[in-house]
Amino acid sequence: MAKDNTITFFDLALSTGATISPFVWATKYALKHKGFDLDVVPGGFTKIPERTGGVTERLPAIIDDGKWVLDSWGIVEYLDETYPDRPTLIPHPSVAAMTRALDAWFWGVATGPWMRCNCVSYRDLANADDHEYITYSREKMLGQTLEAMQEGYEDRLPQISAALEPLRIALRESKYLGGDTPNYADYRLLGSILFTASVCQNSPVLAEDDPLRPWIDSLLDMFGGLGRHPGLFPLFGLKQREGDPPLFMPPGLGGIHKRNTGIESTRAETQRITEGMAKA
Ligand SMILES: N[C@@H](CCC(=O)N[C@@H](CS)C(=O)NCC(=O)O)C(=O)O
Repeated sequence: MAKDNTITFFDLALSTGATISPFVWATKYALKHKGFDLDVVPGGFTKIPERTGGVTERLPAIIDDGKWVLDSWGIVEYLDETYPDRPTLIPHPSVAAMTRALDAWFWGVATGPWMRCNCVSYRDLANADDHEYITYSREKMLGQTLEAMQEGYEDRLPQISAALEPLRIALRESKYLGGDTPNYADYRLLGSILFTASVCQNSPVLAEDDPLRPWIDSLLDMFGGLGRHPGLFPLFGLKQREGDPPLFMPPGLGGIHKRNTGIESTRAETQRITEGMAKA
């Protein structure tokens, strides 16, 4: 059991002091959701094995009263199992399944693409002793130079914003993915958004009035403003240029968007889609 309510947390941060990794951000929120104080072990990318006594090359990692727990999912499972009387992160197995699907979708449409829009900044904002490792390893991972990968980001950012419509649709009906209060699904996606905020120094990534903003802002404000680190860059303020797709859409009208509350609620649509049709 956590001594003095404190858990040792191995951070992964940039020279700005801001946490960078989506996994590490999500875990920071998960620990706070459970009500713990963090004893943060600071550091960047190189020397993770040295910092962790040879236990891991990847972060997040925590030590709870002498017990090492690795991996963002491993930590969340451990916290819910070990502290069932504290607020639950994954209140039902379906939340884990759906969060994995949502996270994989978000990774494909946003986390990865935003990373490629900011990969030079990612390297340049890292601690100086991380630069060589980040350049080499990320170029190997992504198959191009960081400069080539980042080039043209201005044209890609609007497309990424436009692709987030499924999330906007969900959050139009619900304050959080967890319902009235956040759960791990919220923190998991927020982790990717905060990762982006730690590196998006060349441009914000979402419109000033993006419908996702109240959800994001409210999560950034939680736990004493955990997501308001001064080293983070503004997320909101992307402008739609000529030729760009709309950065977000108005509420839709089709069956997936609109509740059927009886014949009046669908009359206009039926009229529109049957106009000109021969009467039986
Ligand atoms: N499956 C692991 C993945 C963790 C991971 O890949 N962490 C990256 C940061 S995003 C890391 O520690 N990288 C260190 C490195 O690149 O050397 C988890 O969910 O915790």
